[in-house]
Amino acid sequence: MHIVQPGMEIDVLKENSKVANENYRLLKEHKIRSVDFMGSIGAGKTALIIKLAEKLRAKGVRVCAIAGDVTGVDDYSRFEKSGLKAFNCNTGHECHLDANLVRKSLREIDLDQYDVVLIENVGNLVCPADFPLGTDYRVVVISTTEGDDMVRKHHDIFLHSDIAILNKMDICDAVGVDPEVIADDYRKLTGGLKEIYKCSVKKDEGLDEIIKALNL
Ligand SMILES: Nc1nc2c(ncn2[C@@H]2O[C@H](COP(=O)(O)OP(=O)(O)O)[C@@H](O)[C@H]2O)c(=O)[nH]1
Ligand SMILES: [Mg+2]
Repeated sequence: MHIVQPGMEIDVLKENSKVANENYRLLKEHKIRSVDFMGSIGAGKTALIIKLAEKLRAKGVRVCAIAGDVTGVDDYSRFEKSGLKAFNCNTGHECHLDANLVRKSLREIDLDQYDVVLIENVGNLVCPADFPLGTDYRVVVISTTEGDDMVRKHHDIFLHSDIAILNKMDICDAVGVDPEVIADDYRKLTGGLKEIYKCSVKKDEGLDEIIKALNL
């Protein structure tokens, strides 16, 4: 039985924030740029990271990935198979990575060997929002296959992210989704200040703009 005591939730978030700051400092000491990719299951996070890493490696950037999943080695294996050095990070039961789990993964990595660490969070549009990991950027990835209401239904994760990406633009028509509805919702949510990045990992469209936005 779980007994949740008053104030406990706050303490968990405070502790996470402290460790996230330590992660950030550690990454900066090693001059590493880092990104946390959040988003639903199937949005295309693994595919996107693989493609971004390919492009970065072609420019001579040394990249590795942390594969965050509840269990198993599926994404870790996909990264490794693509030629991207990866570190597996299973949460066991939790629906999100936290700064402590990432700290453990960072201890496995020879940080002097890399310029960029790309972290795939557990597929979920709710829980990861509350748990910054200490990365330079937090990104939320959604796809056209999720329908046109994701921004309206999940304000928190969009507000907690630095940039938002709408993937699978190649199949908008097939799934009957108007990407402009999503783009408009995001514009409204961010007070007209930000645009969602549209891309198709499959067609390799819109990815250079994302690399630029993330200073990679
Ligand atoms: N049509 C299309 N499919 C994509 C695209 N990006 C990813 N996928 C497919 O969507 C599925 C889920 O992708 P995955 O990277 O595993 O999503 P994740 O769960 O967010 O990591 C896979 O079958 C991918 O091949 C895209 O831009 N267009
Ligand atoms: Mg994945």
